[in-house]
Amino acid sequence: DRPCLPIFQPKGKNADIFYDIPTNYFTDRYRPIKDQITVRSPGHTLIKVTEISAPDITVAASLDKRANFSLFNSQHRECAGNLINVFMNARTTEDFKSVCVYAQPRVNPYMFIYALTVAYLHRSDTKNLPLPSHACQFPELYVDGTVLAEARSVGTVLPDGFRNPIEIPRDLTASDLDPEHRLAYFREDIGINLHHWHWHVIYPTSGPRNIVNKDRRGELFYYMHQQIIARYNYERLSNSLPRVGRFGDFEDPIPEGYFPKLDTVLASRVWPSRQENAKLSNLARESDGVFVTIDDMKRWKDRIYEAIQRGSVNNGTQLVPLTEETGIDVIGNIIESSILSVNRGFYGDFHNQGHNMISFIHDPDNRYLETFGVMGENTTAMRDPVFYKWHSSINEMFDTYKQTLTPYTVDQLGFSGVQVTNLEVVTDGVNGSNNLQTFWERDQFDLSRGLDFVPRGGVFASFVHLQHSPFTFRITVQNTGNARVGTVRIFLAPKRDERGRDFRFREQRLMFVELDRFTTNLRAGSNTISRKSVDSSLTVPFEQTFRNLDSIDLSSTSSADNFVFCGCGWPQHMLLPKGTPEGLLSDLFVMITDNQQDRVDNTSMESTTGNCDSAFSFCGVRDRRYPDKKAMGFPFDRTARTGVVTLNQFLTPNMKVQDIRIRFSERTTDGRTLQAAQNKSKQANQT
Ligand code: CUO
Repeated sequence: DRPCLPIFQPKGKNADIFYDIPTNYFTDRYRPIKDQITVRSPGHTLIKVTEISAPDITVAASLDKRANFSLFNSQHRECAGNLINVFMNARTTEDFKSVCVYAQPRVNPYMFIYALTVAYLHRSDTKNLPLPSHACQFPELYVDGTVLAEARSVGTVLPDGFRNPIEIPRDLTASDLDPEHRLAYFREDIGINLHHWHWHVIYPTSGPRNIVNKDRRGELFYYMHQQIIARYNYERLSNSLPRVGRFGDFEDPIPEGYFPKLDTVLASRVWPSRQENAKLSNLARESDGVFVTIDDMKRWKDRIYEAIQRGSVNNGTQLVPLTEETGIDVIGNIIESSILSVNRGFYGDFHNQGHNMISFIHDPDNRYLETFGVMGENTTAMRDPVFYKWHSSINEMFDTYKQTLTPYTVDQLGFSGVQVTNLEVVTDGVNGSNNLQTFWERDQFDLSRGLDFVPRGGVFASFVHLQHSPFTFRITVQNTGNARVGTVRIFLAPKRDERGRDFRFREQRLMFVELDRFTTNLRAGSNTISRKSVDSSLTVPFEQTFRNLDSIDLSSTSSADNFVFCGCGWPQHMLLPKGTPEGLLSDLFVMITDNQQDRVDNTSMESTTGNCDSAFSFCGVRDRRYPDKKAMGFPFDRTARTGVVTLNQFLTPNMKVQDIRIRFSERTTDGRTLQAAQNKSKQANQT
């Protein structure tokens, strides 16, 4: 049984599955006409829903059903918390189904799906079950409003089989007059935004404590977002743009404008935009319960920096030292902030309220009755150029803390008796080694499940995204000791800055993006390690992001038969930065450390549960501790020991650097979902 799936996924293969809803579960408005509105179709399946006493969802139901839902809003978080608690506390799967059927017509749909997803991912009876993609449920949060309008019209007028995919234009939100628009393919990538949404569902800032309190969640907040900034800067250098600038003071105008062109379906409006050079002001929005002043922000920031510099945090009664092991985690929970913050009253809600301030910049006191802009929601925030400025300044706080730590010594970096003698990368279809290849790929996904009234069958959106040719790392290692286990860490960074000068270590360490992390058995003597890009510990397979040609089949128990949105991870198609047509010169870095010292009991870096794993680098391992004892971002999280100016000077024998090039080609190829769709229609034509 998959409780609530017909609600998650009302179309496609499940379109004939209905709930037999107890009369008392209908809202007052619909109860008298229950029989008229109950859908019947030949061959339908009716699933009985047991009537249990109605759960108390008063708080959850207090959120306007047509409101845009935001996890940065504390009132909304409280409403969602109520619903999550109700879902989590349902004792049996049957009860879970009942409360979910009861709650659905009574609460805000965005919040409902969010709470249901959190419950699904955390309840022991549902956590291994597949979920439909958020992008299929709420396509309006991921694609242009005009595409959806067209999809509705195509879906209504044309029968299945006659519908051509609707193209999502490349120049969707701006023209090339805006230099920032060069990065739109990254900021508006569906897979990247899905990842960000998913990450925040797994690591919520509030809700039941046992859900929030995951191993090293504050540190992971730091690391995952630090890596997003490093990746964004890499993309900027690939597009002849300088690294992202500082956010500046709260009084400074924000140079970047953003016009999202997304619809808010519930309120029949478009998402608010931001003019260039808009300025922040104090927020006083009675109806959303959002009150925060620029002075609050400055005060919180000063207190956080003070704690960082002093090396201890004020928990309300005393100063608690930040330790090497957990300091970054404590700081992460403070800055974000989450309910795990040691003192939210004192350190405030800095990062979340920054999102709010920016997202309400156009209507800080609600005089125009406008909702928040894209920065106000995890699903959409990464579309806006200012996201990267805001998170760069957040990252600067974290890095200031990291700079207070003693640099790693040669001993701490080394692995006695282990020497990496060669490193190369071989790309499928490319002659010679050490050349990575990127290009555009055309794919499609089904919008129909997020549209309320289209007939059955798919309505596809066709879109272009960055892609790379699969590649393999080859690493040669000499081991003069006994057989042992090593942890392999692979990173990539641009070699030169925006002015074409070789990076110094001081700056380059912040540019390194993680590509992979895994364990390897080292024999005594010479070893050759071969590792494929598709196995990266950072990414989930392309299919996991986009396979949605068929909806979830309730009759099948295999997740392979279903479109599953089950593993959290960076999308595989965005593993590499775009590079340049000439080939962006980069440093590929590998390091092997002693797994004896990295190992964490009861968890592993290798996937364990088949094809629905999270990619651990950014997302951890479900129900387990983070499987690597080292600080996240090791060895680049700290400044280097005295005397190290360049990357080469930083190296110990268990590390190796290789010059490589990332070559971008303008060609556009057909992606896998598109090929699958074409094969399918070919088959259909033949039968
Ligand atoms: Cu993920 Cu600010 O935390 O967006």
